[in-house]
Amino acid sequence: MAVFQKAELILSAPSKKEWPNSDLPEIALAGRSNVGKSSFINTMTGRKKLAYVGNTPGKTRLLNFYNLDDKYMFVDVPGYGYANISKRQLIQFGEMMEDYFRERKQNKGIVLLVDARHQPTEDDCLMLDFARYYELPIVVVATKTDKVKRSQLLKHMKVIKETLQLDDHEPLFRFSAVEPCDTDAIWEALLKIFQKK
Ligand SMILES: Nc1nc2c(ncn2[C@@H]2O[C@H](COP(=O)(O)OP(=O)(O)O)[C@@H](O)[C@H]2O)c(=O)[nH]1
Ligand SMILES: [Mg+2]
Repeated sequence: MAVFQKAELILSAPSKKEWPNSDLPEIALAGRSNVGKSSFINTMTGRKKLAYVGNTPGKTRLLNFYNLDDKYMFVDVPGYGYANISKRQLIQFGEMMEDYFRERKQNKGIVLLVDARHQPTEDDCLMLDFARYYELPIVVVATKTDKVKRSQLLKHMKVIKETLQLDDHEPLFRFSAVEPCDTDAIWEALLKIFQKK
């Protein structure tokens, strides 16, 4: 576990005008709403309430910037994939992500979170292709592994890997916010991205 003296939400940006002026390297965290992004941020930073955990689908249409020890930035991307999204919201989301991936020089890579219980959706594949298009380093995290039977987990991981067509440069990790898991291995992969020249 990485121990940070400081981990704080510095800004929630509705559009690129509001992005923070910063030279810290950033990793974007993306996934379907409710996949466990906030819980991932809290566990990985050793904070209980840094990111808000709960059922508020559609409420956050903002990029949330989290400063970690003035060294790194996590950028929490709004969860996608809930049913009653309007066409306009969908377009806004696409534009926001395109702005971010295309223009944000501080961005070094992306973590895609998928639910370990389910086959990744078309939205997940689209998000991944988006990141591949911009040639971003990618880390995939399968969340909520505590909800999958031990005997089934390997099979689920295989389905995720195959559905997303992950290659050797796109590592897939298991993660649970409620039981011990190998956060060190995930941090190692993240630091490699953060520290890439
Ligand atoms: N069992 C279990 N529940 C989780 C885990 N991670 C998140 N949750 C629950 O899933 C729901 C959504 O989590 P949240 O972190 O807010 O997801 P977000 O919408 O992607 O930010 C909450 O009820 C969490 O308590 C996990 O690893 N295991
Ligand atoms: Mg969240």
